[in-house]
Amino acid sequence: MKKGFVFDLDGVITDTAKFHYIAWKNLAKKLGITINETFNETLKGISRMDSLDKILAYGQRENEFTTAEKEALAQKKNDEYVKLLADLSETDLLPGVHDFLVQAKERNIPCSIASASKNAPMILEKLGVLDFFGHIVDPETLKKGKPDPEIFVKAAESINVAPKDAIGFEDAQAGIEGIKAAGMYAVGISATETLKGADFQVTSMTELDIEQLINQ
Ligand code: B16
Ligand code: MG
Repeated sequence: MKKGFVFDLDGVITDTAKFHYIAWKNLAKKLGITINETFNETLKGISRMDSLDKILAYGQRENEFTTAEKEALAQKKNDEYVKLLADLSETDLLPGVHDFLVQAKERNIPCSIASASKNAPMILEKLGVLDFFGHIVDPETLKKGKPDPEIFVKAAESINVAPKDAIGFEDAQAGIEGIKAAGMYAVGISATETLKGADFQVTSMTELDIEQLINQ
């Protein structure tokens, strides 16, 4: 029987990808780089600095900026992104998320967050679900980002659950790879792509049966 749940944030709990896209697109435009939605897909689950590096490489400008300049660019993007999140509320939770968290709480199943986002605590608070999570892994403490398993191992251990006894929920391929490398059961959530390696895939959390899941 499984004993704990580890959730990604963007694409699982809420859809912040659309706001990341607007902010990155505007920053890229100022640098003379045009990105589209297909390119934006490749930024899902990737850290802020890695996303900037990918955009600069895409525009063939990867060797033009110092680390300090890149940090300033990433900060500029984040300032716009945070402004776009101003009106985020409970209505922005993805379908089935609230019900699932309530059911986990009723069964005393601990939950944690494994998100690459440094904005995760603020976003969860705005969504009104912060109290459901025993721990949010601080991405600043990580040596490597997804698909490395580190974030998922830390998230499971933070709620005192061995990775083999935990279930991870992810919408991105890099995340599924990280969950599997951590030795956890992987639930993929995506209506648009097949997540390779997921133990089970649904298009939304409304399709999940918590009893069936924990009895894996
Ligand atoms: P921030 P996740 C990820 O969230 C996003 O998918 C990715 O696009 C973003 O660059 C990353 O968080 C970092 O976010 O700039 O807020 O620190 O899917 O890992 O929850
Ligand atoms: Mg995600």
